[in-house]
Amino acid sequence: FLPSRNELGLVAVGFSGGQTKAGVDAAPTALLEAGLIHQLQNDLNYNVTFDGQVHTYADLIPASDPPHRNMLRPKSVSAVTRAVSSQVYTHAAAGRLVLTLGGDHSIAIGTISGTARAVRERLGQEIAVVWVDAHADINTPETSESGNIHGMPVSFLTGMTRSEDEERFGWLGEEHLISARKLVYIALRDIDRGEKEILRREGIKAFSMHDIDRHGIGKIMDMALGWIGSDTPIHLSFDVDALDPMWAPSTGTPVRGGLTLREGDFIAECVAETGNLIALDLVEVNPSLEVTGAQETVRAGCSIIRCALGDTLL
Ligand code: 6HN
Ligand code: MN
Ligand code: MN
Ligand code: MN
Repeated sequence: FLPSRNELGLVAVGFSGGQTKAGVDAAPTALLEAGLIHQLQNDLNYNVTFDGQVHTYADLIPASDPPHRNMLRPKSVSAVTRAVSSQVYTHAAAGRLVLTLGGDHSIAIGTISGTARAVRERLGQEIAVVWVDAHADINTPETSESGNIHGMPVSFLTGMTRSEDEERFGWLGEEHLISARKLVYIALRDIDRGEKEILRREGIKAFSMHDIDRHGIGKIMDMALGWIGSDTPIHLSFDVDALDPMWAPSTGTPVRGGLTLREGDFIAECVAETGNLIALDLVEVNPSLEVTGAQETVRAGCSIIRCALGDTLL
């Protein structure tokens, strides 16, 4: 069932409702205008299936969406991620490798639930997730200090946060969920107090910038991919803020002391090398922040995508 070598499904998600800064919804257009599709088709030889739209899901956004359980815009994020989940599922079920351009990181509730469901149906297998980010994005609505849902997707995806309310993530079923034991974090350096407790309690595999400094990125990738094992489909969710702001300044929650551009590309290359990549998210590029660095950030995003899709492998 692993996607056929050169079939790629592309989903462009122009959504910013998982956080409060405008502009992250413009990232797909910026990435596409940088020539991404040409690179995928001509340089990497992918056959790209794309509906040609940057989706804004305007018809799904309710007029009234008050905070609920401390979450900001829960109905909007729920409705959009539900739609994204079915878009990604459709590509994955058709045997395409799925590339999703965000958007803020809340959209991973949609992307990962979509691939988890497709792989479970086709292979009866659980997917692994490699989450590359300065942040763990594993707050529950109750532990979150911001109320921003882009800081919570992993708690929904692992079933730690559940809801009965169909319109507020109640649509997530067992088929959409992932196991906390098949989740690996890389590049963490800004974890909230409540998140630390969750990571410890659940025994989640996490490699911080400290670990990368100590062991070097090569050893870290050996350990991260060794933890997952060689026969498990991998969903790579890459938040551009994993990179140091020197390379990716245009993002909503930058944290200094991050990955170099080469370390980011190397992580993506190592995942590509496994041959088990089934889906890739590139999120949190916000071209309207630190505008002098916006093109640099977009170029970094394109580079990560090319590396994950095998461009730099010989
Ligand atoms: N991201 N931990 C902070 C929060 O608001 O929960 C930051 C989350 C950042 C999320 O960068 O995808
Ligand atoms: Mn994130
Ligand atoms: Mn982040
Ligand atoms: Mn923080």
